[in-house]
Amino acid sequence: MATPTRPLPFDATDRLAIDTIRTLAMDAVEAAKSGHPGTPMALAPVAYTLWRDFLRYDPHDPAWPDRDRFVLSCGHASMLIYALLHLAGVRRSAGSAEPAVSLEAIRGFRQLDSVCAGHPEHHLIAAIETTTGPLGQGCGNSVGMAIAARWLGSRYGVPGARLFDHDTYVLCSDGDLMEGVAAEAASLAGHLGLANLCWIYDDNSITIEGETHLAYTEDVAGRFAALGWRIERVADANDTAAIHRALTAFRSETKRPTLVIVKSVIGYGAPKKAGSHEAHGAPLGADEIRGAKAAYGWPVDGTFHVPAEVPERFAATLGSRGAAARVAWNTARDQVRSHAPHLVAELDTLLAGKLPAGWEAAIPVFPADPKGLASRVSSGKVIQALSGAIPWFLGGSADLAPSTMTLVPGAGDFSAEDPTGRNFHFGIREHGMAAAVNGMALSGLRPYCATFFVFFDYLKPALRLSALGGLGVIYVLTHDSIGLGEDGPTHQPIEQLASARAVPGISVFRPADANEVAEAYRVILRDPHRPAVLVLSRQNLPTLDRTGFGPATGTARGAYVLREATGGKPQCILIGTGSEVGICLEAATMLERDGIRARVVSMPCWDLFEAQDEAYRETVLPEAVGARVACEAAAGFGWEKWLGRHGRFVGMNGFGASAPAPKLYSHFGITAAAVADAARAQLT
Ligand SMILES: Cc1ncc(C[n+]2csc(CCOP(=O)(O)OP(=O)(O)O)c2C)c(N)n1
Ligand SMILES: [Mg+2]
Repeated sequence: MATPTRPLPFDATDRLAIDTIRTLAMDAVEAAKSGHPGTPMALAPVAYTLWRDFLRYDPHDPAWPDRDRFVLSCGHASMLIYALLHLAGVRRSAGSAEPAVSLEAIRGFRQLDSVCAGHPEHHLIAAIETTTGPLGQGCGNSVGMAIAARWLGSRYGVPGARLFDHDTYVLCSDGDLMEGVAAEAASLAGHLGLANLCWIYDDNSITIEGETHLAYTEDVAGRFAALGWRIERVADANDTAAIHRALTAFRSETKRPTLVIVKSVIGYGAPKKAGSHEAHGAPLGADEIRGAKAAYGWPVDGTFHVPAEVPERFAATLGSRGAAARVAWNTARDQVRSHAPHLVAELDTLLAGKLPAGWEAAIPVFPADPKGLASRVSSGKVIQALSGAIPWFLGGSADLAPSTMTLVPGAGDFSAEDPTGRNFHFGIREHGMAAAVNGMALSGLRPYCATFFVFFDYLKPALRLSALGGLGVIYVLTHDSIGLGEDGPTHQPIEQLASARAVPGISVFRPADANEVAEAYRVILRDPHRPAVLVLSRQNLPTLDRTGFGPATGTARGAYVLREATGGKPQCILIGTGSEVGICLEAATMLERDGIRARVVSMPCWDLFEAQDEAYRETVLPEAVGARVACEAAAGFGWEKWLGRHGRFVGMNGFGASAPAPKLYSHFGITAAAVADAARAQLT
């Protein structure tokens, strides 16, 4: 936490800057005929004060690692961040003359050819720290960013020169704070004492349906105080001195995260719609815009007006402060390099999205073993091995580490007292965990998070944003089917596999044995921008003797021939994933006893297989072999794609039950005999 700044007096140019943000928001929403003008109009003074006087950010190097993070969790107010990025002269990347957000892009707000999407998207504009829009997610991300700042700060530096000491600021709305994910994240942040985190809550008493008293009457300050947060209040969003005081208080805080509660008037300045939910999510209309502009003393004719002195003021405040901070950081880095060159080399690798040389050599190879290992156990061994090779490969579980096998012995626990720890205890907060882990990935870490696969649904909204944003998060989801046994149907995933596979941009792996697990980690870690789900068993899976089978490296291609038919071309193909690959192997033996030539394909990852060229796919699933059976202890939804018109699926048609796993498999008819019968039925 840097020394608090002394407030500069606000002058006419500052007021002009605030009104430029407001009018750009109104004009862009009007031009797009859709969008959310009211909140940018209300929050302009808050955001401007933060950017002018506090944010440590160099517009010429938006990826500078120790920049303060600014997260607009209420992503519907997207015009606020587009206006800020434009007026601050933020570049597309370091050294580029291209603006991250041009006035043209703002004019094209919400249109196909503009980077100014309806809600802020990180993959469209790198200077957008995280994709927001689903309320609460930005709040969740920010906790991961603050955690990452702590962890990075503890590792990269020498006495007298720290390379990470930045703060994370969030603007959030009533909707953000009503969402469970933000409550989970706030609880975690309070517990971890993240004093480098500041949420600024737009307490405008308005949501879409009307005034908040319709549904939201709690004591927010009391709630956050109970969660261990510092509370600051600003009675009027236009009172920039009060905002300054609150943010200065945040900077002086060393033990707790800070919530600044700001009373604001949505659509501030609009003659009729100010203070009303009508200013939330629709263009104001020509009359209201004229009225608001007149109230600001703005030219009422013309649109998208940017007075020249506004970008100059941003450059003279935010810009010069940020440039100086970045230069100082470079000096600090030189200092660290002279004492500990390996640390700077390591950091450069991390920041480049790469992994330490030779990391793949750490991936274990598992010897054949008929008894085998649960894939959660082999996953745990791979995590531990990789953890030794990649310092920033770290993560944790939502209170299930003894079951998900994600704890790394000797790696320490991350806590308020010890930010060097690499085991994270996220508590029973799956959604908050996943949202936080997204924030950790956005800060350059390679994080994993873990829970039972059935609770996929508890974290899914954050996982969807990992995929949309291209964040290399690894979801370790264990207890993957009825194979978990006695815990019964509340804990047995059925539709979760189909659901996970339906998410674009994420690879879903269900490995058949320990070596497929190892190969899955290899493939996943090679790509820093593609998240992955590992769906792992509770029960043991034999480690296949690969001398008689296709190599586990086939995992990288999504599906491969595990066992070829003997005695000629296959008459049928049995396709399995995870624990059901063993059932397919047994069925193939049964069929061959009857003189039916059966090939077994292990298909750990649908989407990787789909990404292979047609020629490879044909070698695995030849068009000519129409007799196919897929076996998976899950819903069959989607398997038609691989089974074709005649193929059959052996799996689950409803929820599971409580019993030992072997009983359940026979009860639900997921057996080698059933697979063999399904193949025979197609051949006769
Ligand atoms: C998870 C989620 N649910 C619903 C929405 C739709 N939505 C957008 S804004 C909003 C609420 C608006 O109220 P508030 O958050 O207070 O924002 P304000 O209008 O005050 O800016 C809703 C329900 C959403 N974006 N995300
Ligand atoms: Mg509101």
